[in-house]
Amino acid sequence: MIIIGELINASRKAIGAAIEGKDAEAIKKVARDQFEAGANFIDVNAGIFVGEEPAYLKWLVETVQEEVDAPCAIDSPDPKAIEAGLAVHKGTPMINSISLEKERYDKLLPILAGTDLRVIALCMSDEGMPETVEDRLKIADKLVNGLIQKNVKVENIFVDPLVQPISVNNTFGVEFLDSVEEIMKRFPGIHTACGLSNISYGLPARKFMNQAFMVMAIAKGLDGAIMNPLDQKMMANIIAAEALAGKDKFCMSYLKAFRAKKFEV
Ligand code: THG
Repeated sequence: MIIIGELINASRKAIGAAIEGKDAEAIKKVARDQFEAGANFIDVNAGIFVGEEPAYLKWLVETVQEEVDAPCAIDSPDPKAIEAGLAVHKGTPMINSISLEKERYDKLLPILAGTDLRVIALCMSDEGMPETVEDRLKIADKLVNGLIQKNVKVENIFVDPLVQPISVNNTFGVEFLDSVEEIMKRFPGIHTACGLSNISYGLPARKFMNQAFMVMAIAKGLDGAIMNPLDQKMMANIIAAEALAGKDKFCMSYLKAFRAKKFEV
């Protein structure tokens, strides 16, 4: 599982305050904690600061990279903000995200063309949020083919089929899961990723719902997630589910995690 640590997100109260107060030490601690817990990318999102998002994202990228040796996932719907973060990023970050929304697509495609940037291709268009597998696959096809045509490698693309709350419509879980399966089948070598916790929005005991959904998604081939790596039960579930999905030869990772006491949570 490619883990994208979600905790540096301005919509979280403490993080919003730390960003506004330029409290670098607070941000660095959250970056380090996620890195040490196993995050492969550190997501940075300053989405609540309308108008100032580019400047804040730039500061977040610099601050995180002073602390940890991991690339960022630069998380914004605004291409200008993404460019600002990208300009100061050392190494190859992940762009979170391109979508089929015209303005976003037209501005981000040339930035991605011919590079080794990793990119999340979010299944959203100007027609709104997809609901069915068919809606998602239509968008995914266009996004993936567009990126490949611009010399983005398939293995650098993470399709996000878009998780929607199960509290809104009881089919949203299955539509998402079947989309993951179909996308992984249709484009060999590609990745899928998502903000998994959207599934439990509006419900109590969200952690259980999130963990169960993660296990089901791994069974369908999900291999990336924007998530909280400090949730040790979630991390343990991922290790077990990946072994069960046939992704862990001789259960080596499972056994290693056991010896490191990762299941004693
Ligand atoms: N797809 C893509 N990018 C995304 C999302 C997506 N970026 C934003 C969002 N959705 C994913 N990021 C977050 C960040 C924080 C939280 C949820 C999603 C959040 N965190 C809990 C909190 O603040 O209390 C902590 C989580 C926990 O303790 O388990 O709510 O869908 N491409």
